[in-house]
Amino acid sequence: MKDKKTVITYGTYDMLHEGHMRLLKRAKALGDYLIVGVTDENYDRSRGKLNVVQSTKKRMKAIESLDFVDKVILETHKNQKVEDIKKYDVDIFAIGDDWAGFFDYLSEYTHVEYLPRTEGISSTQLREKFDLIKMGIVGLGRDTQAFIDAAEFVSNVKVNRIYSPDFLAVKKFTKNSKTVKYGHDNYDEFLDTSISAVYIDTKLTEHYKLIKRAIEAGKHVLCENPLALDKNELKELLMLAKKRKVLLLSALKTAFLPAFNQLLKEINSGVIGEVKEVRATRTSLYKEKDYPDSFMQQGATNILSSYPSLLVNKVLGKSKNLTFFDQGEDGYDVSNLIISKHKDGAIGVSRVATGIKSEGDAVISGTKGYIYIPAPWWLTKKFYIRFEDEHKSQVFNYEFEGRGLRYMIAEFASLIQRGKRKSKMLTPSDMIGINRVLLEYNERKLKEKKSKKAKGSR
Ligand code: C2G
Repeated sequence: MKDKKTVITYGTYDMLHEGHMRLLKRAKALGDYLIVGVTDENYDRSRGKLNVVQSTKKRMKAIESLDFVDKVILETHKNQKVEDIKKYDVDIFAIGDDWAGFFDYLSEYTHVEYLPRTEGISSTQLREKFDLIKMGIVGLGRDTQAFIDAAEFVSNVKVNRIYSPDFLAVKKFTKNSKTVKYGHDNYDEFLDTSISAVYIDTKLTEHYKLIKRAIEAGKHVLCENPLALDKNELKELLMLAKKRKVLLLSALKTAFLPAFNQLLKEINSGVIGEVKEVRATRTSLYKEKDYPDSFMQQGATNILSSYPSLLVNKVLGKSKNLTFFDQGEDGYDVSNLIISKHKDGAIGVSRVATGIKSEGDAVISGTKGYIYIPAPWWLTKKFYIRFEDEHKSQVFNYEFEGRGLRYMIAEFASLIQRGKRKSKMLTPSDMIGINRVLLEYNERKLKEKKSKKAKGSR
């Protein structure tokens, strides 16, 4: 007979409240030693909990400070419960009865106990004290509906307005939309409404001026990348947002995906050793008709390079030196191979192309092993950590439905509600680093063009 009975329970414990406390005490009363698994934010988001207010660290600290809790662990993936039960030789798995039946499969390993839940209090209720964020959409593109659909999953956001200079298109859109009932063809009038934030998805050349006016009107801005096509313009926008105390965020959805953030955590933990190379490909068969007039003229680098640059930048930090191998037609690049040099001799290899299809995967190579993200790596769901000894290999799988936009919208809204003006997942310096690649490319192209012209006129 064991002299100590071990009980285990799991939860998010967002804004720890009386309901959680009672459950934890009930769980402890079942035995002598209580282990509490606190869910990691990436795992929580992957299981659909998008509105958690407190960070993993804060939530863990709150549980650690309870004197009747004997051990606190982090829960990062679905199969962990079975692993923990074996590892800690657990006698009882306890959980609230809102989960009744759900964890019966664990009775193969331990005794499962569903405990009464406290009625009338919940984290959801506590979160309601935050205001609903009313959002407006700027632009009427191919992906507008996808954004609106994704926003439906984020409970603290309401998308109810749209702006586009095309009066008839706006009218048609609002007539058919269930949620977006107000349409505008005048930007100032649109900004002068009760919306507190905007999502901008227009042609790239319009971004800078649309963002600037929105910030000046005091609105938080989520805009497709690049935010601007010129270095000084980007810096100006970030400074203006800071001055006006509004949030300005690039809509690089990959940056907010649970799997992508888990991947960065794994790399930072040192599992694959020192990272020496990051290689990522992003290609797309854009069709002219899908995009408004001059959009295609922006070229592959402007349209697509932000994605590989995000991975390279997040893993290797700032680039010191950039080399471009581009291929083009009619003055814009169809493809580009971008090599960047980083700290300690590490190298970034980004490949982008429009109108050419290739394998959109990514490999992060380290001194002990490597990480492989299968295509499309920018919709990160699954990744492999591989070593020479294949028995040591690991797979991470964070499935999600849709195009992954909801994680980005949830982070944007949650930052606004918490009064934060920076996202850890995509900081202003990340945005500058990521955009440096395409901005520098544009600068070089412009110089080339000018010197050609000068030669021609001689
Ligand atoms: N709880 C409760 N009464 C409430 C609210 C929550 O008894 N009014 C219990 C839940 O039943 C759960 C625990 O407190 O046992 C933690 O609740 P949450 O933080 O909501 O976490 P949950 O999503 O239930 O996590 O994989 C299972 C999860 O880890 C459980």
